[in-house]
Amino acid sequence: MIHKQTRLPFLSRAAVLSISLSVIMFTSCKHTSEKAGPTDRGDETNRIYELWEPAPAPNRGHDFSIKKPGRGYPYDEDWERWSYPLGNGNIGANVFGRTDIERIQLSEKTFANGSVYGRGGMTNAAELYLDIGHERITDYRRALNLNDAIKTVAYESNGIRYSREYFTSYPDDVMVVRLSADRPGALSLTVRPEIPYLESKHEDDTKSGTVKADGNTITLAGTLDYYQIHFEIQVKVLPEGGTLSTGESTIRVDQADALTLLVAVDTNYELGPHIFFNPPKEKLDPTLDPHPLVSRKMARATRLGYKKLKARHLADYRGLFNRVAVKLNSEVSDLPTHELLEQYQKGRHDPYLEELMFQYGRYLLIASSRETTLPANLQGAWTQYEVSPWCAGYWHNINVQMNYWGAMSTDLAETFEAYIDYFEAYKPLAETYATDFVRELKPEALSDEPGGNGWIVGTAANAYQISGRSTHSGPGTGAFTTQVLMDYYDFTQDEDYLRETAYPALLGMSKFFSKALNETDDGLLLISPSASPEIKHEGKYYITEGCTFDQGFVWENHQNVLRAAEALGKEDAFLEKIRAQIPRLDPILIGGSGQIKEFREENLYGEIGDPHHRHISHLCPLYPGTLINDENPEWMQAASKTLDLRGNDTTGWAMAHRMNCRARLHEGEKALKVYRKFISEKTMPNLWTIHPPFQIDGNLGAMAGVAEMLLQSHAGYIEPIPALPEAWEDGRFDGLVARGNFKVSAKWENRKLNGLSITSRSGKDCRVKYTGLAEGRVIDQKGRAVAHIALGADLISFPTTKGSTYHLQFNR
Ligand code: FUC
Repeated sequence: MIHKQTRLPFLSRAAVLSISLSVIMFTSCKHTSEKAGPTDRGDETNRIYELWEPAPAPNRGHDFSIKKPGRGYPYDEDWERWSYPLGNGNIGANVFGRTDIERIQLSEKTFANGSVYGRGGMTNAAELYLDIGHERITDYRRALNLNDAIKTVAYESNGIRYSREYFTSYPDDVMVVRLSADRPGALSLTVRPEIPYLESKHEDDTKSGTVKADGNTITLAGTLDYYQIHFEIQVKVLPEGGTLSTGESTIRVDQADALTLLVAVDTNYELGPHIFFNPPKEKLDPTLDPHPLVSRKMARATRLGYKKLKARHLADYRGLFNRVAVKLNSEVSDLPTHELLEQYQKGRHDPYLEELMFQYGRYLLIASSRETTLPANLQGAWTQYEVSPWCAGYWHNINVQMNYWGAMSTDLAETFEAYIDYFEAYKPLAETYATDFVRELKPEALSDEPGGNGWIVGTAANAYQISGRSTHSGPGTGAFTTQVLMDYYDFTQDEDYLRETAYPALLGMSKFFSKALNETDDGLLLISPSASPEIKHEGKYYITEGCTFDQGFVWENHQNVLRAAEALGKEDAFLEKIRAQIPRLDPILIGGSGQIKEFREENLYGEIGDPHHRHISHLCPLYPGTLINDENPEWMQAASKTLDLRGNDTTGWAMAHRMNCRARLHEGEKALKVYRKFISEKTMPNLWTIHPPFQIDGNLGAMAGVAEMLLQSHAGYIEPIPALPEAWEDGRFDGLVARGNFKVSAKWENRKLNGLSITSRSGKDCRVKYTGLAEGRVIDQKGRAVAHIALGADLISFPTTKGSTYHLQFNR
């Protein structure tokens, strides 16, 4: 856990901005029925989203015979495919819902070892087993309710109905498990936590620890050696009625009426620049004992008790989740989730699953990234492994940015604050990496002022380390990052943030770029050395000058700096210099096959690198960038051609990138086609998605893709339903966010809008594009017409007042 002292759960940057806004939503919350069988899911005005199964998740344990070459991790198929994830940004919990031996696998993002990559990686924190012993059961149902972020289990055994609830609370930073039965004295079980992988012999992964029970609490405490991480986990057992007996490392409860388990976790990790600067054994304060931190959390949670903990959890979580509702021409399905998925895989493309996946993405983002926690990593907040795939790192050549592509548009800007804090902490080291780069490659441009060479961030990073120059990805990785930093401003309009965080970040990146650009004989400025992420040619990473990925991101960053400077009223010689550089970047070239060239020296498509490579980095100027847009139809056409040539046979996250690109091209059918392929081929019954292996970026990237199909705002105006496929011909969304901090709701029939309302959260002028809009009307919330300016037949602009809602009427 980080920033312990500064935690203000209800007053995040974005929350402060949106306080006092009332937006009418068509989602409300109902409690899930705890009975087996289909739940009352309500109608379109109060849709309930659930993942559910009529059987517990299997648990065969991990298979140590499966070790992917070079990665060295065993595979736990049951964990990855069937368990349901809960999370509060800090604690991650995978719940199996078993009735014989329940398994709750716990993660926390700062538990890390050295790992095979030598870069450290999140590792399984603890296993919590409940020996229940109910072998013969009927009427079983386990469900993960996305409206409440509560997992439930219900079944009958020996004529007694048993129910459980599980949630991870952000406001109180504990996991809560509540067990009850419909007959007094029916609950008997043993609580048996374990520290996993204590036996590791790999020198980077060794750890020590003990599990000790005392009274009603079991404490797991120890040290992960590589970074000298001291950890503590407390499990408190609070039965109502019955008896409690304490063993050495277990607690037995007999004949209780109900039982609450509380779990709290902490380590001596404290985010700050020292984490990144210091050598492994000196990153953490060895004198910081997590025991009092965990005990404090536990004491507060105990005082609050189950009911208040639940109420506080619901108030916090619903406040985020309920901000956005969608209905994509769908009826709620009552099929168990694995059957819904199987039907979909067989070609019955129920849009309900497409909608459910969108809301699940929002659920997973809230669960894995909150204010004052570390950002969502490659696996979000969840790992059962000793060595996580790709170290559960923050991979900066697309993966970590993709995690946040949809955060702002789905009104979850707060979740990105975790990354902002992480960025501020690593930036000082990133500045020294930029200085190293310039000293080595452009010594004539070296500045000796602090921060004078800007900053860079390479591909590999995690909670403990970042990297400088990458061997296989050009310096565009840095502006891949600033793009999201600028998005946070564009969507929230938070000027303090722009002044203090985004502008210095963008300016630093442009400073670095202006040193890394080489002047060619014909007067162009090209990044050198330059590499389109992970493209190999003739067996080696392909290093060049001015590839589209790097040039495009220099262009985006320079433009964003200038826009930010304008908003802040700044002007100076350096801004003048980068303004002059922009026309000399020449980022987009069309090749002999009608494609956007990935490399300047390429002529026909596929001459360099794998023609079906997962990375489509040369299309970053289309998405998440803005350079390829409707004003350049030729580039749009070439981008479409490039996607056709590259194909959709690729990894999970790479499909999500293609989907977002198709949305930007207004190719709704093709966007849906790749989304369908992604759901059919890369989605597991617990709706986690895989590369393979499991990575959260696919889930979150596709969630962004759905939002991008429904609403766009990157071109300086709001465009509703820009990429609507036929299958979603009737539908609505409520509460998506557009740049300028506008909250948008839309309704359509036969793919034509018949309702559009916009709430202005910052009082900026509003531009909207939709067919024939100039002849429509803008009505404010009091029913008065608001004069608009027609900027074209389809484009209007009108002034807004902060907090007001405007309804747009069309001539149809
Ligand atoms: C990037 C991708 C890989 C993988 C890894 C974690 O390097 O190219 O496909 O997702 O990150």
